[in-house]
Amino acid sequence: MTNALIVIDVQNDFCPGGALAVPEGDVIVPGINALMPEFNAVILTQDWHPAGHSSFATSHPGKDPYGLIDMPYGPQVLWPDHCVQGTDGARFHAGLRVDGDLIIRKGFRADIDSYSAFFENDQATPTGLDGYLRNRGITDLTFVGLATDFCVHFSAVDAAKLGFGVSVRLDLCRAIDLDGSLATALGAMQAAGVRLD
Ligand code: VGL
Ligand code: ZN
Repeated sequence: MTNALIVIDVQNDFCPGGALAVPEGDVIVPGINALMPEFNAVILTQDWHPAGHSSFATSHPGKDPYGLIDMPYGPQVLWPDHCVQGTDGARFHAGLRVDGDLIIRKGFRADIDSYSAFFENDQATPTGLDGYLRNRGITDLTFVGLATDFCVHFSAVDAAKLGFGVSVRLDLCRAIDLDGSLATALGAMQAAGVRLD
């Protein structure tokens, strides 16, 4: 068994004071750092949008943040502008250990969002992470980070579908919780065979 810790989007914009702040998003940082040495590999993801990204409410005149629009690939929540490439908001939290093995960026295509670390929101365009993990013989994944109900949720479900053994350390995640999205996410992860610790 070879395992990896996958640290999802622990970036300034998802922490208190950031553009899309997740409540208590920063309190998980010391616990994540402390967990890293227990894994054969540590991989970090970084939400990394071009300015004017299609998931930003500001890109859709008349639309407000946290509303829904129909995209060619399905419904998409509109977000405040966040994690714009090269900005301070897109940087990892200053206290996070970033000496992991791989940083995988996602959401860099203007016309499609990417919650999952494995597939963009069309559920078809791969990020390349699956191939990287298989190439290294990694079989088991533990997820931590932000946000429980979006990027952690979709990453964990995709990982289980791809055949990895998957657990989520809920104590080292925090949620946005938009209209019941946390409860939906917990149910979907459990249904996909993800272990919730
Ligand atoms: C995320 C909303 C938009 C996340 C990223 O990391 O959960 N949520 N972009
Ligand atoms: Zn994003």
